[in-house]
Amino acid sequence: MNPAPIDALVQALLAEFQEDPRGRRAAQRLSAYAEAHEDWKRFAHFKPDTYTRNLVARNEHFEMLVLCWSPGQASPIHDHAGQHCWMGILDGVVEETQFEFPAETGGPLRERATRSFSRGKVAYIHDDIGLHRVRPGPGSFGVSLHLYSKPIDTCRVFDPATGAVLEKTLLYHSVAGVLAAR
Ligand code: 2CO
Ligand code: FE2
Repeated sequence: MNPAPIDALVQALLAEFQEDPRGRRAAQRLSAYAEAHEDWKRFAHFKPDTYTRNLVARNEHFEMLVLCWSPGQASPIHDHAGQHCWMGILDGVVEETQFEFPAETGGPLRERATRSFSRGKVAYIHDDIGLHRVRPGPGSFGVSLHLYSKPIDTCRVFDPATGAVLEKTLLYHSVAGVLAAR
């Protein structure tokens, strides 16, 4: 039997990162998967009080997650622990607003452009580029496929008014389709 498309994607990415730690073709692979397949739905769980992080696969090279965004939810403004972050849209609309890292002296964060992504589109960020806030488009929901290389267990969260920083532990709401007990 052929592997499920999402498992085939994980295998292809694993082969790719073993050969090329920069994952030059990762965005292309996420986009091709997002445009053609829906078997990610078994990982999609929504919650009323927060966006959810649902683990699909994790290995020494990367972790892949399905994130589910209900209308009005948003991530904090955050960084990515020095790792590569790709975000491919599976369903709905997802908005990304980038911000500059605060100056060492603190102060308000400088906001850059907001971009809106629909199914099949892929965004990329790294700490060398800046910070971001992610949320669904106005009045919309969103489902996005995130690839972090290497995996990230914590990130830093920034207060837009002061630039103050907090460390945040990143949790999984489900693992391999099974809701985490909490
Ligand atoms: N990085 C955030 C998280 O993993 C989601 S925003 O897109 O990178 O929770
Ligand atoms: Fe992020």
